[in-house]
Amino acid sequence: EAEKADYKTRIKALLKERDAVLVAHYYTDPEIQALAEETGGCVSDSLEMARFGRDHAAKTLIVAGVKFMGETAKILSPEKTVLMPTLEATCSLDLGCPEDAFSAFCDAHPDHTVVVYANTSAAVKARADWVVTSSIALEIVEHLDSEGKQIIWGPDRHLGSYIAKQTGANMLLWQGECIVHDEFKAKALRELKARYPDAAVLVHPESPASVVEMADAVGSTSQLIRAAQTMDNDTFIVATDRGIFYKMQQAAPGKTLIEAPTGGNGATCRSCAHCPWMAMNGLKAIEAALSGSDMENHEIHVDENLRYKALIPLDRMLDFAK
Ligand code: CIZ
Ligand code: SF4
Repeated sequence: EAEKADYKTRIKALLKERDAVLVAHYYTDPEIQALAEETGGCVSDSLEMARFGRDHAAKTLIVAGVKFMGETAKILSPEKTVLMPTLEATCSLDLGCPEDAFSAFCDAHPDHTVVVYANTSAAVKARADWVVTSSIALEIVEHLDSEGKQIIWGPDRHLGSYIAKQTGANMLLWQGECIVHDEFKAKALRELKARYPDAAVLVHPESPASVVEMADAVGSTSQLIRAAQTMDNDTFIVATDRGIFYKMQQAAPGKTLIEAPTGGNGATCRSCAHCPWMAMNGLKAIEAALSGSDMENHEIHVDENLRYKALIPLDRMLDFAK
């Protein structure tokens, strides 16, 4: 604990020295979210992180999240230095959607509008007509469907099929998945729900359809936090990364939050409801990023040609969200 306090003191000094602000995702560890709050940074979902970083006056952004979030920050703020605690923090959706294969999929269906989830590389975004996050995907697809568009959706197949079901839109789905949400199990959830009959079930739509079907509320991280705050229930069973409990408990003090079951025990689940890449964003790595030595392992660069192309579908989403 004393060591942690030392890290925090040094990080605060470095943030000032470098004119930097810490932007953290809801899925990072609680102490990282607390540090972002204490230092005037932000804790949010990927859409809000992108907006906050773009609009903040700081010269340097330090993005505690996963690589696509750092890339999105750089695409929106090329004049800022964008640092990450580690460039190794990736995402199974990004890894499972390489640009060459995805482009070939798009080329095979040239009459389709290409909608990609924010959890993708800058190169995949550059191939897209629209970028969406889970907080706005439904509205954007509804809009495109109302214009009679046929849609290519990538990479999350669970989110894609949920949206297709909700909107009735014609969607071709890339077959990617999030290793965290894919693990939630409907059968174990049904058993847990039987033990807590008054609990409401909150589910992120990256979860399998069988789990989404049991939900009392389905939504993005910020929408689930809002649901815990506004619904009358005293108890919630929550199917998303457990990092969310930090902000959800703040928003809904006094309510009981229970993790949805991943079915496995510690030995058999891949992530046990916590993203292994989000977990790489520790205090030590944040200090290392801000210290300014070893920049090639911390600084985000996006090729200017790619940046320019990826900015178009990203701005389309941000304009739509206004
Ligand atoms: O699962 C993720 O990485 C999410 C929910 C990202 C986001 O949009 O905040
Ligand atoms: Fe990717 Fe899932 Fe981790 Fe989010 S929680 S960064 S979607 S692997």
